[in-house]
Amino acid sequence: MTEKTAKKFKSGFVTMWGRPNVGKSTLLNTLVGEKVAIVSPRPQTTRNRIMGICEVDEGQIVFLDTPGILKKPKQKLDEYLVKSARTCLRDADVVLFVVDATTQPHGDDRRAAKLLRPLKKNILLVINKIDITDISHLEERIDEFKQLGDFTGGVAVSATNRININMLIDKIIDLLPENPAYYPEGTITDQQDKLTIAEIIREQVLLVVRQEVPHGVAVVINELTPRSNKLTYISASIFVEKPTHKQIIVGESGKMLKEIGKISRENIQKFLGTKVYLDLWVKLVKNWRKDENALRRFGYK
Ligand SMILES: Nc1nc2c(ncn2[C@@H]2O[C@H](COP(=O)(O)OP(=O)(O)OP(=O)(O)O)[C@@H](O)[C@H]2O)c(=O)[nH]1
Ligand SMILES: [Mg+2]
Repeated sequence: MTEKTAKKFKSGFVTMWGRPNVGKSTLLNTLVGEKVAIVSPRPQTTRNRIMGICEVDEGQIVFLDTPGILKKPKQKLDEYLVKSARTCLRDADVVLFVVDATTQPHGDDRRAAKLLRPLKKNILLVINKIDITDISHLEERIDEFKQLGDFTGGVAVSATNRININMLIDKIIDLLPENPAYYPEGTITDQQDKLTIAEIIREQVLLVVRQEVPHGVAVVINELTPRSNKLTYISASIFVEKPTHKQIIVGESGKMLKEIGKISRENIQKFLGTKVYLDLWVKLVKNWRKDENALRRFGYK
């Protein structure tokens, strides 16, 4: 038995929950201390359950990031997102209900809170983005959000500016059961490199393309081959659901695709620690978000 398991070591699963765009993935990255989840100003950025681990002296916290809960699933992809988010709730020892302090609670916050009500779990209310919240409204906001559920406790934080993050970690540790670590020390995520790289590319599409195209975009890595210690060859396909979307992503004389490729390559190089040759393809699969086979092919099953 290691020293850590002999002491009162705590370990458990903590699920991020809340409407889109409140900063769940940003908070996950801050808590883990590494970028494991992509982030963008567009709602519904997260599609997969993303796991990230935070280690402190008192224990190991396994965070599960979820897609922001959707109004009513319209497509097969939305059904998958809701199902995968709900599975993460079932597995949680503690739930973080994340809200955005810059706006009053709205319908989507209420809907997300309602789904927590039947659960017999410890739920912490995490009021995020206090770095850009008018302080004179903060107390009032906190009271409004408290009405949404029966919370074990709460904390106001800024995920981007690391405000009150250690306080949040302490509160989580308090609520976790005594357990040996679930994962070997030093583990950050269980995500495969191919998925991380596909997500890095999808993040660039979300950040660079202005139109409504990104919601219909999926990225798949076709090939990832180390050519030497210093160079990795990657071929990736960006799938779109309409011919017009293909034109937008490629852009005039391929300008848009070049921009997506350039920043993606830089970020993938940082992630892999090698130079990267990135081959990007844009492909059309009509209405793939409604197509079970396509969803499976793109990793959403
Ligand atoms: N100023 C400020 N912005 C933040 C903070 N946390 C997140 N953001 C921004 O809010 C936007 C949404 O962040 P995400 O982390 O993608 O939000 P999410 O809740 O994971 O969204 P979905 O995956 O769509 O459910 C991004 O532009 C972030 O940079 C914060 O503490 N302060
Ligand atoms: Mg997210």
